Amino acid sequence: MPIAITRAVSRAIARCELTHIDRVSIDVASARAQHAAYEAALASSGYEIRCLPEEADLPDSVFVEDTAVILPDAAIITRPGAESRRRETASVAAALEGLRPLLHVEEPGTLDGGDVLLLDREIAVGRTGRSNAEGIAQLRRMVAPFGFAVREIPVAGALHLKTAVTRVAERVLLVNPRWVDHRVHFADWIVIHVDEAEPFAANALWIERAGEVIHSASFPLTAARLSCAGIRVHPVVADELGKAEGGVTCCSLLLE
Ligand code: CIR
Repeated sequence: MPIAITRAVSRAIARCELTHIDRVSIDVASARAQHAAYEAALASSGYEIRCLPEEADLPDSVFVEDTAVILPDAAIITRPGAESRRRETASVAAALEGLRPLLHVEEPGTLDGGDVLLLDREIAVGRTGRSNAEGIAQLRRMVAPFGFAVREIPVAGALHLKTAVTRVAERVLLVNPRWVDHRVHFADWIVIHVDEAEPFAANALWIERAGEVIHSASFPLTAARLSCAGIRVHPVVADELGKAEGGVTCCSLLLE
């Protein structure tokens, strides 16, 4: 059975890292309820949910995506770019033990999983404030034996590559063109633009096995564009963790 690793929302989420949005108060109970609905969406797609216990002093620890990169035959434990997030990786590595052979990004490399977009045998990696040249070079060396090529993508104005672009179908990407130049970097893909009024809507979680994408209900105009393109959207209410600069890809690690 495929597995989704998640982690309970920390009671310290109000102290999360913020880069591109202003701090507003976050309701922990509401964030937890929305997180449970997100887990239910994954469960309805066939995933066994393995929810790690709350980390009361790690504010951003619900965003497990940033701590690992899952490949079919290995998992890479990252070294997150934000110092406050480095202690999140040990428990994720423990959860992945036995599921995949583990490899590790080492100092001075930094890499956030939110910057890593798997595209068949190619991995697009955002060069951002979180993922540095050394981290990307280490990733390139680690994945080469598994047949993956790494391509570095400059990202301007967004926290992570996957804030700006995600895959929503076999040959289709959802993109905010202000943050990533898809004509240069993803020229051979079909591209759907987010609605201009919804800059954060490019973060969608493609569930290939279910033939749908999980997408935040905060972005109905972009969801309508996806539907028009024949892509089935599974909306989840996710605005509370959105206040912590997190999207729908950030809250899980999926193992097929
Ligand atoms: C952070 O700044 O690290 C968190 N507040 C948000 C991380 C979101 N993760 C992601 O997009 N993969």
